Amino acid sequence: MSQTPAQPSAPPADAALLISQEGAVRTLSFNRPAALNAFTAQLLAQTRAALDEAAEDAGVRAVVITGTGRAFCAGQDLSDPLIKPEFGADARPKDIGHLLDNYYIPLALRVRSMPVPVIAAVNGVAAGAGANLALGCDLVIAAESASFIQAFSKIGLVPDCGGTWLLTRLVGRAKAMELALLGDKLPAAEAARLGLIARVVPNEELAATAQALAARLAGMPTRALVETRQAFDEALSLNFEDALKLEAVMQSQLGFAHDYLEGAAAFLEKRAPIFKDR
Ligand code: LHQ
Repeated sequence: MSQTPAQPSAPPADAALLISQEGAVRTLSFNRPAALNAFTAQLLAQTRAALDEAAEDAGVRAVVITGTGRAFCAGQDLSDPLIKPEFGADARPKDIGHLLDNYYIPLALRVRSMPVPVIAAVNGVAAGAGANLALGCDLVIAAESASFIQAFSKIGLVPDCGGTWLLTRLVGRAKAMELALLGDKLPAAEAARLGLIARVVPNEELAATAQALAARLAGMPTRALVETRQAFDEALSLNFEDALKLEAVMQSQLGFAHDYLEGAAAFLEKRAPIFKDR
């Protein structure tokens, strides 16, 4: 916690992605409210670059991703020329897989490999890839009026941005299939009840709750938090014994790190710990 955070490069107020910093918490806000913050290739690239920047900045110890206006993100902007369907005799089919390869996959992997915890503060509707980007974050909290829509089936696509992997693991196959096949709007309270997200808060408390949670995580042993994410992800494909062994390897390495020595010493000395690993 000793590093002074660098100020993030300041985008103009009408930029598609707003970036701000409070203490050690970096906040990224999707900002295309007229299009419900739908992803253009530019917004996807900016989000990934902003996450890269946060990852490299030792003064950042937690990231919050949210949206401006009444939506979190309506998924892919279907009017983006890169994918907008063309009609007529001269129309050439577009390979929308390129967008996944070049933008969505790197972004989803970037979120999941951040060296600090990432909180999604879902302020409104989260549809398609917007929903699944949120679900890939480490903590997902939502405003009461928010909702989640697996909109893909309605336009003839499969869940992407990790949706197939995340949904089946978060809520099990039966619910995952219902959500993906029907594409119905899932209110935030129901998403929390199903275990799809961590918690729901009153609309007016979302931003403050997200910032408070992020600040709390920022004061914790970052490496241990990030390795917990990694251990949970790996445990999904390990047998029990191999999971035990992975825990032991991680614990062994963390045991030599400053934050464990500090955490244990502070406990024994009955004082507050000061964590600094990242
Ligand atoms: C939008 C969008 C939008 C453009 C609202 N695009 N303008 C990956 C790779 C390649 C290809 C395809 O996809 C993917 C991944 C995906 O994410 S696929 C899924 C794409 N997303 C959707 O299909 C969701 C489309 N949106 C909706 O179904 C509705 O807008 C929802 C349910 C999110 C919200 O409904 P309402 O609250 O009724 O709002 P609205 O529909 O009236 O939208 C407000 C405005 O936002 C409107 O523009 P306008 O100029 O008429 O006010 C919409 O056109 C625009 N908008 N989503 N994805």
